[in-house]
Amino acid sequence: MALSDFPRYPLTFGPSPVHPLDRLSDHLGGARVWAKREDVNSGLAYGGNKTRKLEYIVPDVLAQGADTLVSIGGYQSNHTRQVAAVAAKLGLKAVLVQEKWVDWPDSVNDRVGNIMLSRIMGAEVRLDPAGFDIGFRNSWTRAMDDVRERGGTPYGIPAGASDHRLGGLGFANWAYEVQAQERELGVFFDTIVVCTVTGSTHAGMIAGFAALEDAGGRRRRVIGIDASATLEKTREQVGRIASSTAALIGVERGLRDDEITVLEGWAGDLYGVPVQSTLDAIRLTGSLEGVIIDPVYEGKSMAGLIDLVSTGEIPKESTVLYAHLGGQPALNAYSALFTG
Ligand code: 5PA
Repeated sequence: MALSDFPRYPLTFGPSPVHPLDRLSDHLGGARVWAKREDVNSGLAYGGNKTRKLEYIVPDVLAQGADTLVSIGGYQSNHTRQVAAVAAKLGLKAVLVQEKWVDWPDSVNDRVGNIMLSRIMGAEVRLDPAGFDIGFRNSWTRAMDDVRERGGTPYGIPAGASDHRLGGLGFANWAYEVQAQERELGVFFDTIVVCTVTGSTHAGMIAGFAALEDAGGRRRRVIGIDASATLEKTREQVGRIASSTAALIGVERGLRDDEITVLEGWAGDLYGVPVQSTLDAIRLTGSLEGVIIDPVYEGKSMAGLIDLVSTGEIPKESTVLYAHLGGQPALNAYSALFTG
C-alpha cells in the first residue's frame, strides 16, 4: 500500500501555508528559519495538527457507522476541541473525557479556551480528576460503554489521535506536502523541528520522509522536541508509531536510529507547565514575528529551536522548517503569565 491508497476526508483548507521567519532568523544569527502553519490549516474551530490526523480517521468512522466520537485529553486539550469540531461538521455527537493533566492554578482553567469551544460546539464534556498520561484510560473505555448503553455507536479516538492504526497518516501526508511546496518555493528544508507528546505528528513525519527518501529524495533531520516531560513514554510511542506507519505506507526497511530523534531539555519538569525558556520563546516569537504560540506545546518546541539555532547545533548553513501545530486557545487559561 502507498499513502495515496488510503481514503482522506478533507477537513483542511488544502496545503498549510509555508513562510520565512526573517526577523526571528536575523535575531538568532544562525540558520534560516521558516514555519509551516497548522494553526491556520482549517476553518474548523482554529484547526491544528489533529485536524490533519482526523482526515485519515474520519473515513473509518463513517465506514463503521459510528454516531459518537469519544476521545480524551486534558482540560485544555487542543485535540478534544478538534474532535468536537469534526463531530459538529459531520453531524455526529462527541463525548470528551477531560482530565486534570495540569495542576494549573488559573481559576478559569476548566472554563475558557479549548474547553469552552468544545462546549460551544455541543460536545458532552466530562471532567475527570486523573493526572497526565498519554496511554489508554479506563475513563475513556467507560465513556464508550456509556454511549453503547444509551443505544449509540461510539468510535474511540485515543489521546492526540496517536495510538491508532491510522494516526500517523496525516503527518506522513504532511511530508509529501512539504516536498511539493519546496519545489514551488525553490527551497530545501534540511531540518524539521516539531513538538512531540503523544507522538503521531512526529512519527507520521518520520514515516513520510522515510518513504520520500527511499524514492530518491534527499535526507533530512526531523527533530522532535519533547513537551511531555515523560520522555521515555513519548520516545517509545514515536518509535512505535513511526515504524507502523512506515510499514503501512510501503516503506520496506526498518527505520534507522538516526531517523527517530526526540530531544529533551525544554519541557521543564511537568507537562503543561511553562518554564522561563517557554515564556521567552512566546514573547520573542510574538514580538519579532506577530506569530502566537502557546505555553504547553509550541512555546517549548520553539524554545528548543531557538537554542539549537543560536548555538549552531543546527548549522548556520541549514534551512529549518518549524512545524507550528496550533494550540493558541489554551493561552486563555494562562492569563496570569502575561499581565506585565
Ligand atoms: C499537541 C498535542 P502529538 O501529540 O501528536 O505529539 O502533538 C503534540 C502537540 N502541539 C503539539 C499542539 C498545539 C498540540 O495540541 N496535543 C494533545 C492534546 O490533547 O491537545 C494530544 C496531547
